[in-house]
Amino acid sequence: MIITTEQIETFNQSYKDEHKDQFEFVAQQLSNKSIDVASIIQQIQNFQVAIPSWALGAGGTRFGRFSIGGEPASLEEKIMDVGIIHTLTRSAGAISLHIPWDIPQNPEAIKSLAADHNLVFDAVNSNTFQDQTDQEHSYKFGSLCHTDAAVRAQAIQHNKEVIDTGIALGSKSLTVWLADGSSFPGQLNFRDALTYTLDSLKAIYAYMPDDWKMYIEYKPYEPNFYSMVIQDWGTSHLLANECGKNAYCLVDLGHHLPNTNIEQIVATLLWRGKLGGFHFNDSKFGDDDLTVGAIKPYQLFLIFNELVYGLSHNDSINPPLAWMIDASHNLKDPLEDLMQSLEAIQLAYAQALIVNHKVLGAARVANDVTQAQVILQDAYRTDLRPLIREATRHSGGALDPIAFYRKEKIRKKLIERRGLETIATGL
Ligand SMILES: [Mn+2]
Repeated sequence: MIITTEQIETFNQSYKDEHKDQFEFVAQQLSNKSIDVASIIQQIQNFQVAIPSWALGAGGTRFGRFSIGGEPASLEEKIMDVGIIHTLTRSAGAISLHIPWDIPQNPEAIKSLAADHNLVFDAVNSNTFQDQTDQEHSYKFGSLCHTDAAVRAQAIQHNKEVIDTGIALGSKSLTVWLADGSSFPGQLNFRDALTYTLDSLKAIYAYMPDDWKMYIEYKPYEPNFYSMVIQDWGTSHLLANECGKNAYCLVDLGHHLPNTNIEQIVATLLWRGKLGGFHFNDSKFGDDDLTVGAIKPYQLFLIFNELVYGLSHNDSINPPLAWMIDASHNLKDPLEDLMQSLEAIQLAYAQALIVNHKVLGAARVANDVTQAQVILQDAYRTDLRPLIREATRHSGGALDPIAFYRKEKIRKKLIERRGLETIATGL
């Protein structure tokens, strides 16, 4: 299924006048504040977020899964779906693979297919949180932390194979998320579990090429409910430090206890140059994996405010980050849901870009708390959606990607092509 430039241009034509009015209004507002509108548009255009290969079909809960229809059944079809999102939004120029769910049989062919859709391969993700049919040892009681050296060796070997796959595809990073932990007091020796995990991570790290990065993800609970071996950013930071300079912490927005100040974690990790990657989603209670910006858009803005400040700080030692959406789609069409997430990310980023840090810094020095709040909320409450649309239009995308997707009946076409019963996820 190919969306042509002409189709997008024709579609944009019908929105042209409305968009022009809205864009000129906000551009004038920003210019009045001496904000360089063209530069912000360019930065939005440059901001690319990876789509994970497991997010293109219906997810599910512990209680059930409801098919969406037309889900991609192969890696080729998943790449095609990310291609659709990227063609319409021009902001999803990368795909993040999950191994072993998406092992490419022919890496060269897959690489060139992705290139046809203007996609590159972002971080590859290992999976030691479930057993595969052909594996010798079970991960029921852990993987990199397991009490049995043979299980740890198997999990290390799996991560090495994931790296090999990534190398073949041109990826440059490995994300490690561990389900390891315990569900009952007494089950695990905390100290031994950490020691084993560190030794295992070091073995994986040593296998990585020099220009690769390792991202260590943390999570406070689930699937284990008493303890997780890498429960928080502090543990992740400790392990990353011990592994070496190419190991970093990965922040997944849903992997925090309620009300955690995530923006402060971001600021702290950026200060140490140890923030490697970001998994976007939103949540009300836990790791809900909802659409980005659906529940707490102000928090998302505050996080981006720290990201923009931390990365642009003149003393910044943090490398560029790997951005990815890590959400689950139980109710909405996954492609529509992902496009909503992308817009929310772009919006929070744009809002953060218009914060005047000079004025904010002065308010802080003067301990003018009221003014500090005014500065942040003023940026947050400025409707920058026309700016996002302008950036998308500049890049060749659709002014309203979801409206285009619906008008062209893309889901219907996918169902006609693939059927109603295909299942995309590996779970
Ligand atoms: Mn994640």
